[in-house]
Amino acid sequence: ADKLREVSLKKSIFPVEQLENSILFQRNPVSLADKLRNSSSGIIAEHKRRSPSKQVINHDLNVQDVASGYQDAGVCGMSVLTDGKYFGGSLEDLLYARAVVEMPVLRKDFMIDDYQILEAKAFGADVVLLIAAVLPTEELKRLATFARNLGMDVLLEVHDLEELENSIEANVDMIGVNNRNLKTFEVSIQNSKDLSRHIPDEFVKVSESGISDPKVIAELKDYGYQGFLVGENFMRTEDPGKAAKDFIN
Ligand code: IGP
Repeated sequence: ADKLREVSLKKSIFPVEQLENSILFQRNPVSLADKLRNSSSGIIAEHKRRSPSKQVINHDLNVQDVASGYQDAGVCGMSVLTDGKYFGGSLEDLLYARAVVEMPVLRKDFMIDDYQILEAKAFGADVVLLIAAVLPTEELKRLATFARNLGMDVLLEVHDLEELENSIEANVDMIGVNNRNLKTFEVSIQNSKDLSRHIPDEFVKVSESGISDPKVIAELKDYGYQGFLVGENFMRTEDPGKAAKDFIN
């Protein structure tokens, strides 16, 4: 967790007032939780160039092409990695994606302070990710409330029962179960299945990582999942939008 926290200690580039006065900051975020509750596909499609587990996934694509491809495929939301060091992303990627899609966009990063949440909103995000493994419970609650007060949705990511139980009171909209263990990179869909009964119904359940087969989605729906975060399976292809479309249909 300390290492992950280190990742996020980037320089603050814009003064807070400048973020708050930006045009995108005035925009009303679109709720991803609402979309997931009312959609059948439940797919949140991710833009990710590389990752610590796979190194290079895809460096040849233009983020706007990927975003509009996802939009044409009819996915519910888009997730954009903004961490540069480990995932090859940036805030510009978020901004460029926002410019071409109407659907809710998630800023996927290791969020540890208010400033990053303001930044997320100013660069067009509708949703932020908070990772239980990275944040002490009190901090998690505080950041979640901060984001919700800005009208944004919060996706809380947990990997195990302990994290879930410790963070369940946080003011969040969705709980994402990461199938990938961030320490060992091992992926197991069973993790989503095992944790599902411990997640109260008021939260939209999202299963994250390692999803590469539509059959798995059908199984996870039986466990109450309404959201499915898919990255690599789309991004490793030449045309992620087409991959998403084929996956949904
Ligand atoms: C997507 P995948 O296996 O479909 O590419 O996974 C997403 O779940 C994964 O990128 C992710 C992630 C994270 C990345 C889940 N939690 C936290 C960075 C930080």
